[in-house]
Amino acid sequence: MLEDIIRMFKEKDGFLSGEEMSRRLGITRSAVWKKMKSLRDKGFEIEGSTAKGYKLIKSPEFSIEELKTLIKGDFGKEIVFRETIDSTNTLATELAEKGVAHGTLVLADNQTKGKGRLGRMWLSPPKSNIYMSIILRPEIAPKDATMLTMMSAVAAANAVRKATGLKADIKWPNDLLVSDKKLGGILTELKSDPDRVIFSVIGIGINVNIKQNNFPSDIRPIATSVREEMGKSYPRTLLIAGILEEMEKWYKVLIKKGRMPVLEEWKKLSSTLGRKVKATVGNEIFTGTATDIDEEGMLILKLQSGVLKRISAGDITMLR
Ligand code: BT5
Repeated sequence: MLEDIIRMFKEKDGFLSGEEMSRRLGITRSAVWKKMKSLRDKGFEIEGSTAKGYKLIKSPEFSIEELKTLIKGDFGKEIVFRETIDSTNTLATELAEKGVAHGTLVLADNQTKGKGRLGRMWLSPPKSNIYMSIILRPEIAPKDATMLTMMSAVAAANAVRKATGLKADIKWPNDLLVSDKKLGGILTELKSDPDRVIFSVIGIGINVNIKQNNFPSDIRPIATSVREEMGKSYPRTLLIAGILEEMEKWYKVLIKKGRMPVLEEWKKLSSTLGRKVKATVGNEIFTGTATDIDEEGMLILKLQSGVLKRISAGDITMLR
């Protein structure tokens, strides 16, 4: 019902009379008044006038009800929202095991055990950032699953660019950067048979409104947020909707046209290629110039000796 009211407000520029709302929603005038109170309690700024009715002045920074009104496709058609969760990827995996639909979104305001790759943690304080996981059931072979991470990075970088105008780029394999600092990260988890992917959970974390001094001191020098880069806060609702739209678009490109267009776009958005980097792969360290990524998404390093080295997993540090 609250979603219907938000939709009605957005259809109309001016005031909506209490009478019209009560007629269209099939509820009494006093029930309309109560709904306005619930919306205000959720942070919506609504002007009320006895003569003219109600008008939406401003939406809150985050609203699950408003998010639902912005979703047009299959990604995010089903949303599971939790105020607090250990990790959206963990819940998404449990739900995927139970058979929830392709495109289901698991979203949280805060994570107590946010996961990075390789057992690392993802800092996930409340009321500021995006923690989302999307369940996909792609008909692809496990060996092609890296492309899901690549297409998600492309989608997330493009969504940030479109929504905020910030020049977000991608650091191999899964970091979203702005001004060479980490704005977000992607954690792809997979359940598969030997020959096919059963489901994949794509976890995306993006620092939106966290302030620089709220990062712990070890992360502060390497991390940033939309707010820090734009100099003002940005509504999470709009960015989440934008990410879902771009994800669905790039997923369709991948399934219909194959990996090449996704890899081309990844290369355009990459801040890694052409740079001198240090790559840490397990206990080994390689230094060289990142020259390309191959068809599997592996990073190709030209070592100082001139030898080309393919790297499939690991971390890189930009040297200049
Ligand atoms: C990643 O790992 O970049 C993947 C992050 C995925 C997080 C999302 S949130 C929704 C979903 N549910 C989850 O539980 N996870 C996903 P990695 O490349 O391993 O980077 C982790 C490293 O980044 C840490 O060791 C820190 O150094 C740093 N870090 C941790 N939290 C950060 C933050 N909020 N912003 C920037 N850097 C951070």
